[in-house]
Amino acid sequence: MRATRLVLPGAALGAVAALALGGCTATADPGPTPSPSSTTPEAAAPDVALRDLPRDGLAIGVAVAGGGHLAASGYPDPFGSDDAYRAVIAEQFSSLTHENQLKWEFLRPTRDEFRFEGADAVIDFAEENGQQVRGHTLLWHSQNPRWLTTGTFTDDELRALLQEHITTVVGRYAGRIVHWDVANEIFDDDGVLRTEQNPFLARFGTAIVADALRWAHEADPDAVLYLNDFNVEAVGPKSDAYLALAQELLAAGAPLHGFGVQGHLSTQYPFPDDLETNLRRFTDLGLEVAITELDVRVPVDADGRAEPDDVATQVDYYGRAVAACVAVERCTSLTLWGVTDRYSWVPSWSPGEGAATVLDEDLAVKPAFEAVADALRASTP
Ligand code: 9MR
Repeated sequence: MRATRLVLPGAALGAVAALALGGCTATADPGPTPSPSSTTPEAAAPDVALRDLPRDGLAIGVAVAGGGHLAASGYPDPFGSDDAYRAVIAEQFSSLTHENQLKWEFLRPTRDEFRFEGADAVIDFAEENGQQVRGHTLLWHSQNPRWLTTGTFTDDELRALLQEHITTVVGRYAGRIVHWDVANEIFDDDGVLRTEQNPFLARFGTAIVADALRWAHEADPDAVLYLNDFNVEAVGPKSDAYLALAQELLAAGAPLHGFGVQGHLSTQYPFPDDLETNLRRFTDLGLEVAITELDVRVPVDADGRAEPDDVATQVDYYGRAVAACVAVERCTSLTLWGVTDRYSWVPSWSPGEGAATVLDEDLAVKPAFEAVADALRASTP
């Protein structure tokens, strides 16, 4: 077992199963557990913008809070309602990823209907703020609508549904979304294809991944097309499976351009020391790479507070993850999966862990923010 493994506890696995069955997130997720601010008297808002710090060619991104675990929260959608939060994501980042708003369950409430309002709002905001957008995601086993997961379709119908989805969504945002996570989390931790969970892989195997890439490429020839997963930071069975698949797809002429390492780390496991080496295995194939969902969760008490030693480890992990990306020339974006502990997915999904982001619940800087900033500064000649 790799040490940085993303481990979801029983309750969270229940939520995953509900989502995989097409359950509505509002009922599947318990919602975030508000915890007291970790703000110290000296803590303050950031006095530097992360987006200004890195070397050329490296975008600094964030997941835009909305939907998913937040749908069950007692407050309105943060992206739509929290002005201070909006100001931070505008100022700090040069790339945005929809946390949930581009997933099937949001875009496709019924088979014949697309709802783009939530996704459009994030893209409009990005353009107003000079930010690029990372599209997440087109082919995944989770957060699919019930009509898709429980419906009866022939092979031709199912394939046509995916083609229609990709053509419509990628086509709508052609020229406005730079990167697409075309296929997300298609292997389990042993490197075995998720045929049991993913309705498309179940029928068509990896051939559907090649199709998805081709359909996305036809819909937007300029989009940079990725495979993306968690627990692939280190060299191991899962990242090996991706390496082999990437080689296969490239040999077959499929338009694959990048590999995304999510980077959901925990201080309870050692840092993946070979992260940079692993990224280079993919750039050696001619692909670009990205860290797409970085966060570092720590054990927290019932009040959401972390021990100083764990905070120190978190700081170290953030710094080293960012350093690995900046060291690899073809690492083109680094996205944090949330910027503030107030809206992070972690407490809902990993009870007993939290405080995983770089700003506290009051949007004040934590030591992890400084670690990210320092590692980015080090990349500037
Ligand atoms: O942050 C997302 C959370 O709001 C959702 O409830 C959850 C449901 O699966 O998905 C979270 O985002 C995931 C991302 O889409 C794919 N990689 C793992 C992320 C964290 O679970």
